[in-house]
Amino acid sequence: MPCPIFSYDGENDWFSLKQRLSGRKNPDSVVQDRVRAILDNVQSNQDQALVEYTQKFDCPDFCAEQLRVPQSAIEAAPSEIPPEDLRILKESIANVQAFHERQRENSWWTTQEDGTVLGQMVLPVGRVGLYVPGGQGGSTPLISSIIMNAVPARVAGVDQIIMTSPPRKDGTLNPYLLATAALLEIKDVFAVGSAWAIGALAFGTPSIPACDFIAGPGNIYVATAKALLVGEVGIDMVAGPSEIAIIADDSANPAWIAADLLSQAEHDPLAAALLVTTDKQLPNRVTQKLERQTASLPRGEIAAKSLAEWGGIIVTPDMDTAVKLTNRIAPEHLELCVSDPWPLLGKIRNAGAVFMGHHCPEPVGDYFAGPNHVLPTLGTARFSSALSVQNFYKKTSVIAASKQYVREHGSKIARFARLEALEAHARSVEIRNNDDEEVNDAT
Ligand code: HSO
Ligand code: ZN
Repeated sequence: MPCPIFSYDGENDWFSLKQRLSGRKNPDSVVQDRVRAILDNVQSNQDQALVEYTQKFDCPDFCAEQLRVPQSAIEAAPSEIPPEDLRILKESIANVQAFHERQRENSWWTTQEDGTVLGQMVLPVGRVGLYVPGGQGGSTPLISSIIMNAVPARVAGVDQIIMTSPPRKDGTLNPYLLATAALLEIKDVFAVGSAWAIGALAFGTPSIPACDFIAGPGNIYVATAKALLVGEVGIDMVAGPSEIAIIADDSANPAWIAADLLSQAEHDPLAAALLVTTDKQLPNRVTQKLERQTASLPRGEIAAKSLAEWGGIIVTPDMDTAVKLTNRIAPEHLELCVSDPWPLLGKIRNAGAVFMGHHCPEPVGDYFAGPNHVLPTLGTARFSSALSVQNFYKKTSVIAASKQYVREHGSKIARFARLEALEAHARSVEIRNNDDEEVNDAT
């Protein structure tokens, strides 16, 4: 059986399902201790620590001069990949750009009758560090994640993006990563990966400039490093393993559903792919398709592990129960593979992104349509959102109180301050309303 089948009828079944889903969290204190030691080492020994780790884990002959990828290599990269691929990357970037343009925010100002001005300045974060996983030996580089992180940063107005990715055995980066960096005008690219790269982005080293914000996915070491650096730098989110829930009715195509479950399961043995259906025939049909399709997948072993351990086909008595369950799960991706998805959409409360109808599989969003594929995982869609332009803004509020304003409201403010027993606060307002200049000067 590639994927366990459950039935769900409400409250009583939720507890065991929740237990199963939350097992994917990684509360590993051994990893935390290791990552803390790595970060300390990078902070103390800087480039030397980066070179030593890289020699040990990625590229045995690595030297400090290889940390920065030469400008010439970045500029040459677009011509090193097939023109057809380059066109696809450009089209994807244009779509993602168009979607994120709509998230732009402006500073605003309001002037009151007494001349007081209030406002909020929307400012881009200064320098963004972008981590890009290389995948096994650089063989499965997450090209799309450069686009999904760099485009919203650019739209927010971030002008310096520092990109890092683990080098391949020969010390270089995959040309697709460099070509994508070139298309996004990223000029500072470093061949360094894992937790030590995150440390370098946070603290800075002689080679790598310190960043104000770090974005991008990574393995448990990268995620742990980002989590440990919260407060020191801004981070996008601490992402868990990827997940999908598919709500399907009897109009769904079992082969398509199986393909969609596998597209998520192939990411990671810890990925979770769930089908929630009202159709009693669908579980067996999908199971058959899963078996057949998994056998021919290059990453079939990873997908099979994910499905067996964390996947599930869940049968509910009706659509309402299916939707309620899905809202509880709060999946990163939610596909509505039903004959008419629009009436269901209004009932969806918690999901990172919703894919509507039979013709909208998740990879449409992973790569191309425009919305961001960096989404809240592990149920965090209950309170958080997709990566967006907003993540790369910070807002500064401005108060320009007029003399008249302090005259009119000063006594209330002072009285408020005294409610908190903060006398100096009260006086700093009152001193401005004291007309006796001599007293004022002497105070
Ligand atoms: N499904 C992943 C994103 C991705 N898929 C990148 C392929 N490449 C998490 O949303
Ligand atoms: Zn994906």
